[in-house]
Amino acid sequence: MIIWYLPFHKNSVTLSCEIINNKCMKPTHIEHIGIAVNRLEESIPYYEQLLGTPCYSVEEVKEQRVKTAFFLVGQTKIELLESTDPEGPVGKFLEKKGEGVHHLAFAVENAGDALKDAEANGLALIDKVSRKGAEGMNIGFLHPKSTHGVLIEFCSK
Ligand code: CMX
Repeated sequence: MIIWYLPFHKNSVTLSCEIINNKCMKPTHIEHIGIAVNRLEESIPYYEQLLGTPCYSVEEVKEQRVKTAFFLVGQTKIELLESTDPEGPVGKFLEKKGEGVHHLAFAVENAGDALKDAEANGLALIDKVSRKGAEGMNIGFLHPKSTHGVLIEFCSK
């Protein structure tokens, strides 16, 4: 156990230090947590009850082939994602894994600069440059294959 843990820990520290020095990728907070759901109609009332706050916006993002619903919890949002196309990113996710946490979105100063830094740090990008997402935010995704299996999004206003 100790033999396995020590080398792993040492490597983790080295990687964290490189990334912490990278200002553009440094998040200010978690902007939102994306959750894939089968039907907004069913999930919205559940989350309204769970969070004790109303859904404040429902928006279709055609380019991403999703319909989104937002809730505010402190300065972090919960984004429910319903697929509008079984071949879209959320449609494929739901087919393979079912409902659940789909992605984690970090607020950064500039999503485009954060993507450039991520690439310079050897992380695989889905988006080379930022684009417009829900709520008019500038967004860009890192590939889950290079982020320990978690789909990561950078967001900026
Ligand atoms: N989290 C973690 N892993 C994921 C994932 C997710 N959300 N979505 C897909 N994967 C994994 C799959 O499990 C699969 O892994 P294995 O090869 O080990 O089976 C691998 O990625 C490939 O998955 P796929 O189903 O074949 O799908 P694609 O390669 O066609 O696409 C991805 C995967 C991540 C590139 C695509 O979903 C994407 O571009 N996502 C970014 C855009 C997005 O998710 N938009 C919806 C939200 C928009 C919004 O918030 O407004």
